[in-house]
Amino acid sequence: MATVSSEGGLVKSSWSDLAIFGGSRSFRQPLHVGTPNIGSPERFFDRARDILERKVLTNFGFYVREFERALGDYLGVKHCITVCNATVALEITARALELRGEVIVPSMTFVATAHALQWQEITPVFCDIDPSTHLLDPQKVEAMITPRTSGILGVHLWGRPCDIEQLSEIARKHNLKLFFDAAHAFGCSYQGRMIGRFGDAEVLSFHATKVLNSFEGGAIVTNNDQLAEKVRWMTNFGFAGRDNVVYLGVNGKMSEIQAAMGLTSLESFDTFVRHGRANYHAYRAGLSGIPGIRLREFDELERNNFQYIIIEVNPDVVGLSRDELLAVLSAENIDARRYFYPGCHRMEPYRSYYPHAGLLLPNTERIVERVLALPTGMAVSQEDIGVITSLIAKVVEWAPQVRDAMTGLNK
Ligand code: T4K
Repeated sequence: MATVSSEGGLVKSSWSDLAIFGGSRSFRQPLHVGTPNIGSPERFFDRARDILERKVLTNFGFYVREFERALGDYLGVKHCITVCNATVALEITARALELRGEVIVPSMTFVATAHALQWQEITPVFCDIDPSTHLLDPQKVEAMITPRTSGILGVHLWGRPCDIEQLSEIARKHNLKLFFDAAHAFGCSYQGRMIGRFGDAEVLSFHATKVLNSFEGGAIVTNNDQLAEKVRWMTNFGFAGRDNVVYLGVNGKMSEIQAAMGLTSLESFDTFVRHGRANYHAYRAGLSGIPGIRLREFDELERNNFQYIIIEVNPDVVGLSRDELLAVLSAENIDARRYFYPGCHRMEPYRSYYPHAGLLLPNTERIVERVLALPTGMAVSQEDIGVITSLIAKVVEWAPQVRDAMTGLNK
């Protein structure tokens, strides 16, 4: 029989209490990985009212300029150009850097990273990751360089910085452009310096599910004056002034209402990070000692945004696959996600273009089968995490019975 704990969560005393087998759900409402962090609604409404009164809704208005200034100051970077979302920001950056041919990129990333290249007929060449970091393995990057390679696009996955030093060295040695998909890494640091200052440019995402959000949105940050100017023009159809188009461009502008949300979010950013950090510590305490479940830790000597809580499930030790654990958690209203299954190389159009890409990606192929992102953010409390981690511990303890019962369900 399931009983109610002092925190209000359900304590299950047998595998048959699990919701997947007909027991009550641990949570009445789903707990998500990406419920938006909302700062002060009043501050946002004040700004929204002001926007309507000013009657400047877009095209580099007051709030976009203020948001760009605030972001640039926060990161200590010379230029910040806000964009409607990070995918378009990656496309614009790749084009402004004049990339062509091949660009080396991890497959272990959100598909937008690869699409931003392929959309412009630049071939994303998928490179394997270091399994201990989930990040591009610099040695493997170097081995994939060909005469067609024009750049490297590193991804600071889960907010953990790539090996920037080595990648910069490789890029310099082979005369390649280097830029970073920093969609997960706003507020994180590398060797004590904020992400946003590295490579030729870095791209941030402020999507609703990100630790800092502007509903949708992103930014290109760089210390390169010429690149910044070009990027700004390209986000506005290539206009360098009224009636003067100097580049091929798109409409990649951030609107005023997005910037108002971004500024409001930025004011509460420290609170979001504090909450995320406390959640991370609650997960760390609750998951420690569970055989076969490994939490990806943060390097607390650096600045972190604590945006993603990532575990690896070792099926040989747990006795259940990641997908079986996911099914159990989902039934309990714990909406964990298989980010970034199955890897870009196994998604279209890449799997048709490069059906054998997986042969060079053994670490990626193994890790995408094991990773699970667990709910966190302001909408998730430490009490919720207590319920989630106790449940995971129980499920691992009951793994043989759970597996047998699941086999029965699937018959
Ligand atoms: N590079 C990397 C490494 C990225 O991870 C991303 C985006 C990009 C580039 C591109 O950045 P943007 O162009 O998006 O700026 C989500 C996001 O849509 C995507 O931005 C993000 N990465 C990716 C990791 O996650 P989905 O398909 O998993 O999102 P969705 O709609 O399932 O949302 C997750 C959960 O969050 C939902 O189950 C419910 C909750 N949610 C979501 C939204 C949008 C809410 O409660 N409220 C909301 O408004 O892709």
